[in-house]
Amino acid sequence: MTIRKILKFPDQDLRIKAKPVETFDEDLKALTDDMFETMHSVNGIGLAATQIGVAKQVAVIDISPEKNEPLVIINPEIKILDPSKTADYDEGCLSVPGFFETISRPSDIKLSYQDLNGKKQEIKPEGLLTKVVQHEFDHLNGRLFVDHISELKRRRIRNKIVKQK
Ligand code: GNR
Ligand code: NI
Repeated sequence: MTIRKILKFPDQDLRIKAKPVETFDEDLKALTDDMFETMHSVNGIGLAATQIGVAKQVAVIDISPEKNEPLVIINPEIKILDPSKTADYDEGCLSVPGFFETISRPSDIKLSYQDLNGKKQEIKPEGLLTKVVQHEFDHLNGRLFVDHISELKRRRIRNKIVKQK
């Protein structure tokens, strides 16, 4: 297993739209192992393949404090069940380190995806998982949580991150 380098905003590769996974093989399993190791090494609760420069529709999530509830999400689709239901949450991102902003997202959603075996799954996430699922879905479509805030705030965050380097 290998800890991979996480791309940081405003790296343009974070804007690439990921391609669907068609082959469910050992390489895919190895990729998700690396993603879990990379995510846990920086205490994240989610990581999209886009963030390590891999343009495939793969995300890993573990919101449990014990880090023992791994969830692999491949080729995800999200259906908003009730658009009138939304919830705010202070979001952060491993690709936008050190910044947190309150983001409003739909709270009544259904997630369809494939697991590591290619088997189709469907869940109705609750609470924090609802946020993380949409956050990772955004990454796979080249979007970041800072795209949900004002241009002014986004530019300030970008300038601060660029200066840190
Ligand atoms: O570790 C993470 N925490 C988090 C907190 C609130 C909403 C979303 C997240 S996901 C983030 C890890 C990450 O950047 N995933 O892409
Ligand atoms: Ni993120």
